[in-house]
Amino acid sequence: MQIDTWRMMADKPKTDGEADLITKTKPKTQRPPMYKVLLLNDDYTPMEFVVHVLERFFGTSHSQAVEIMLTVHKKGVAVVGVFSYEIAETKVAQVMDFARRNQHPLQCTMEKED
Ligand code: TYC
Repeated sequence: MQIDTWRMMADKPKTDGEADLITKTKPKTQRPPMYKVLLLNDDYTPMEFVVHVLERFFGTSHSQAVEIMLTVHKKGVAVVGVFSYEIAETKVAQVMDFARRNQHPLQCTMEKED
């Protein structure tokens, strides 16, 4: 049945014997999809460089940056933040450009949140 038919039925006063089944439809507020920005480990990028990247592009404190960097170093990857598509894309581009300009193989990617 078309949604307009449901709307008309919901608005129409009930007649005798008509079951009071569906009267309300939940208004679905659409949130934009969010994207995780991930930092990947490698064997060559200096730890201090990664800490600097986290402070500069993700606004973390020094101690938070050290913590995240060590998580990536030990586990291979960590989520450094969750952003809208455009912001995530910009962060990834900034990190990749800065790493390349400094000749480090650091990798930063994004992934849609479930
Ligand atoms: N594994 C690197 C080293 O031992 C440090 C490092 C941490 C590199 C995090 C990348 O995303 C990274 N120098």
